This record gives sequence, structure tokens and C-alpha cells, in this order.
Amino acid sequence: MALRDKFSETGCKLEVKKMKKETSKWKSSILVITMLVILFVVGCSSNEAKSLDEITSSDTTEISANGIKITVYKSPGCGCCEGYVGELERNGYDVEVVETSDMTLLKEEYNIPRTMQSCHTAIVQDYFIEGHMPIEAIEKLLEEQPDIDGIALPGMPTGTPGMGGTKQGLYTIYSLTNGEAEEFMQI
Ligand SMILES: [Cu+2]
Repeated sequence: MALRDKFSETGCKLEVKKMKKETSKWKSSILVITMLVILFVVGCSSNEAKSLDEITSSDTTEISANGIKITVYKSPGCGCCEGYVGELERNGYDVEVVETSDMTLLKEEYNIPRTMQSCHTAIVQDYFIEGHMPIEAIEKLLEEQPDIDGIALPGMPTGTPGMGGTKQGLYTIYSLTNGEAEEFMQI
């Protein structure tokens, strides 16, 4: 009886030892799993940060290369206006077309005198661009950011973007401030 007790006691001790061993095994595997999870999460979040960076930088490149927002107001059915929209798009501008049957009202709102008017009016940043404006003039305007209301190329000269035909001499482009015209550039 006493012997059996002793045996079972030893058995118990052995069991406890085994259990302790197993517990420590479990503990170490839990530790390893935890470390793996941490590594995975850190890895994922750094990947996420990288991809966000990549998205942001590619967006910036797009904007600096082109993608400048420009809104073109035109009357419905104006073919040369559409030609001009196409030219802007080919040059990388992000064009929004707004059709309106009251172009006169729009030109009054922007204080564009009759002698300076053309078919369509575009808005880029805070400036208006009146008419079949050569791209170089828009680039100069956006680069220099002068304190003016906008620029205008009156009428619809042949050879200008969207008009077709061949260029007949230099175009004079005007800057307008409160309806007052001054020469902006000649192309
Ligand atoms: Cu036109």
C-alpha cells in the first residue's frame, strides 16, 4: 500500500515535471508566434506606408507634369471651342467643359471688354483665358503669376490652337485688369 503510494507519488512528480516542460514549450511557442505576428504587422504597416508614399509621389508628378485644372465655358455646338478643348487636353490639361448659352453674361462677369472677346472663355486658377490662346501664353501666365484678371486673344485668328489654318504673322495677347488691356506678349 505504502509502496504503491510512493510509486504513484513518483508518477505524480513525473507528470508535474512533464506538464511544466510542456507549459514552458507552449510558452516559448507562444512567444515565437507573438514575435512573428509583431514582425508581420510591422512589415505590413511599413509596406503600407511605402505604398502610400508611392501613391503621393506619383500624384505629385502627375500634377507637375500636366493635369492642371482648366474649365472651358462654351456655347453648345461651338466647333472651334471643341477644337481648343482638344488642344488643351493634348497638352496635358485636365479640362472641364461647361456649356452655357449665355456667354455674354459670363464675359460681363469677368469684365472682358467687347474688343477683347472671342468665342470661349476658360478659367485656370484665378485667371480667365479668353479665346484661342496659344499654350505658351498660358504657361507664361501660370509661371509668372502676375497681378491681373486674365489674358485675351481677341477674335478667332487662323492658325491658333483649335482654329486650324496657317498662322498669319504675330498674335498680340493682352493682359486685362479691371477691363483695362495691356500687351502681355506677342507670339
Ligand atoms: Cu472659336
